[in-house]
Parts: sequence; structure tokens; C-alpha cells
Amino acid sequence: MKINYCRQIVAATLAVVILTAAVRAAEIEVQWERRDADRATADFAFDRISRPSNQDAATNAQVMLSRGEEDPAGAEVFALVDGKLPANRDEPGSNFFLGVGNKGGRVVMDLGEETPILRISSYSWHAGGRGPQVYKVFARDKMPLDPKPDVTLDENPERAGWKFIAAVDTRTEGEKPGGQYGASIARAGGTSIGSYRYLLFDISPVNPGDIFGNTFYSEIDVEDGKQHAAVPFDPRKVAITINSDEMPQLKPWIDGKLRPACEKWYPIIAEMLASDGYVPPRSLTVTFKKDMEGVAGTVGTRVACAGPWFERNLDGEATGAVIHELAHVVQRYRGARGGGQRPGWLVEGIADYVRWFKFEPASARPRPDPSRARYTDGYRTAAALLDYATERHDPELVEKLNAALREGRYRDSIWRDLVGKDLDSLWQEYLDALKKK
Ligand SMILES: [Ca+2]
Ligand SMILES: [Zn+2]
Repeated sequence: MKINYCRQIVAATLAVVILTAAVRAAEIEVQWERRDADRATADFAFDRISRPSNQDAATNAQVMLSRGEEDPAGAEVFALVDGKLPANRDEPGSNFFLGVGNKGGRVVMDLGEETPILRISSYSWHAGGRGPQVYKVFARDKMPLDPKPDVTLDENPERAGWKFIAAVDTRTEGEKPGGQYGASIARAGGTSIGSYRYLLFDISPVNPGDIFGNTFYSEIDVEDGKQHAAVPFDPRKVAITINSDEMPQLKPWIDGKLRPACEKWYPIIAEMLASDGYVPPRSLTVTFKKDMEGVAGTVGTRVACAGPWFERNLDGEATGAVIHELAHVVQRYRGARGGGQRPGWLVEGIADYVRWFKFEPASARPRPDPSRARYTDGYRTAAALLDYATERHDPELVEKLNAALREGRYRDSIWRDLVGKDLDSLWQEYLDALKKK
């Protein structure tokens, strides 16, 4: 009798709690789980956290790195939503992580439409200190026209109109980090977190004192209770972020000339440099720096441009110089696969071929000086050789060379297969043709 009575009391208390919850929205809760390095397997099967999905609402999201740099040894930021997972505990190419020395960074995710979000889950895997996750997530339903998502965000995202959703920290003091981590953000009762189109992940390093202290993120899922099949990437939908905060005087040229040229040419370059199974990066950033010397350079999907040089060349070579860098973004030669070579002259020659023989007007095409030039000079000279050999020997030459470089199959001996003679003989043939002109 007495026991029954106690139970009734408990039941009554519960009812009160549930009633309160119905009146006030349940709290957003963060749960997380770790499978230590020995237990973690490629299936990401946690006990309480759901497994990563390739059909969640983020499957076709646009993902942009709005602060920080990707590590060129890792995957592009889109890997966060591609539904593909690393197969083992130290697989840089299957994870997104911030570059060496980056003190965190920010990822903006555009779900494409306002989405009633039930759960946000994040997954990471690393044998050691880059396993734990430390980030805050913010959300919003509309992006103001200005600032666009591509401009530098306020230090405090809430001041820039973002709503704080949750903070995740899976570090445990006094425990050696490592293994597989799964974190889940949801309301206690399973009701929607809210309806949002944009999410901002403000990522902190696991260990700020370690230049290699950034998390290996494998996947981020956004669940809305529906299944979303992956749509193949259309390079015309590339997200190009152009940051001119340090060089505001370039803005009219960027809006009037550079951005339209990049948006038009990225899909053309992707087509020219296509290879089996290769998907070009879905987002990239071009940043104009006021203190940079030289012209431009590309690491992964980040293009850095020397502001002063561009300011001097707006009416001349400025746009073409960025087109050259876009070719590098699409080339994306990474990882030492198959023991192939990647001679710098050819890598640069392909980028300059795209620029001078496809993008620039025919009148601007380079014509090397036969008495001094050598194909190993790269750039315009190598580009001119590629153009000659394409016209004379194989219209698909550049596409084939690019595929071989990307897939680690390139050796100088490949020229014999492609054009029927070795490089030096081809160069001599080109010089003879030049002299005849
Ligand atoms: Ca996913
Ligand atoms: Zn280059």
C-alpha cells in the first residue's frame, strides 16, 4: 500500500513537470558520446547518438568557410555534409579541419530554404588530440543583403544578427583525448529547435596552444525529419566569396568585372579540367590583402591576392590573374597517390593555358622567344607549348594531362603516349614551327 502511494506521488510530480515543459519550450540540450580509439570503427555506431546520415537536410547545403583557412592536407569544407565518412582514425583527406596555426574558424551553412530543425549532429574522428569537438552554433532565417554571408562577421555573431543555439565541448579534463566523437543538439522533448535557413559554426581549437590543435570534423548533419537525396554538384552553383575588406577601393572592379568573370569561368574551367569521379570544390574564397607582395597564390580553396598589384593592374592583367588562380582551385592536386610526379612548370602551364588561350583575348596570347625560352619556364611558355600540342596532336591533351596529374599517374614518359614523342622532341618541333611563323 505504502509503495503504491509513493508511486502516485511520483506520477503526479512528473505530470507537473511535463505541463511546465509544454508551456515553456523545452531547453535545447547537447548530448555527446565518445568511442575511444580502440573501439571506434568506420560505421560510427554510437550507443546514444544517431549515426551520420547522407540524407539529412544538410546533404545539399552550401557550406562556406567564412573565417580561418582549411588545411590543404584535409578535405574541402563541403566534406562536412557529403555523407562520406573516414574509414579509419587518421584519415586527413576524409575530414575537414582548419589549417596549421589557425585559432579556430567559422563555417556558414546555407540549407537553401528555411528548415524546421529537429537536431544538429556533428561527428569527428582522430586517434589523438584532434578528436574532441569545441564549437558554438548560431542560426538565422534570413541573411541581410548587406553584409552578405561572405563579408567578415562580427566578432560576436549575435551582434551581427545570429541567434545563439548551443555550445558543444566534448573535452574531458584529465582524460587523454582521441577516438570518435558524436555530438547532438536537440530540444529535450524532441520538438523543433526552430526554423532556420543559415547555420554558423564558430569552431574553436581543441588545444589553443597546439598549432595542430584543430578538430578532424567528419560530418555535420541537420535533421528535419525528412529524407533528402544528394543532388550532383553543378559548378554553376559554386559559392564564390570575395573579401576586399582591406582593399575597399577595389569593390567597383570586383562587382563590375571580377565576380561576373569568376562566376562565368569557374564552370568552364571545371569542364576543361574534368576527370573521372572528380567533383571540383563547391566554394572558394578570394581575399585581397593590402600588405601582400607579388601577385597571387592559392592554397586549397583560398586564393590570396596582393592588393597593391591588383590596384595597379585593374585595366590590364588583374582579372586574368584571378582566372589563373581559379584553375589552381579546380586542379586540386593533393595527396601523394600512385607515386606520380607533379612538375611545377606543367601545373603552372595548365593554369596559364586556361588563362591565356581560353580566357584572354586572342590578341594577348603569349609568344615565347625561341632563342631564350624553354618549356620548363612554366607559365606562358608552357601554356604556349600546350596550346601548340593541343592544336597539332591531341585536342584533349590538357584534360588528359590534368587527369594524370590529379590521379598521381603523371610521368614525363606520358608525352610519348599522348603526342607520340618525348617532351624535348615536342619542344624542338614547337620551336621550329615558331621560327617558321
Ligand atoms: Ca550528412
Ligand atoms: Zn599559379
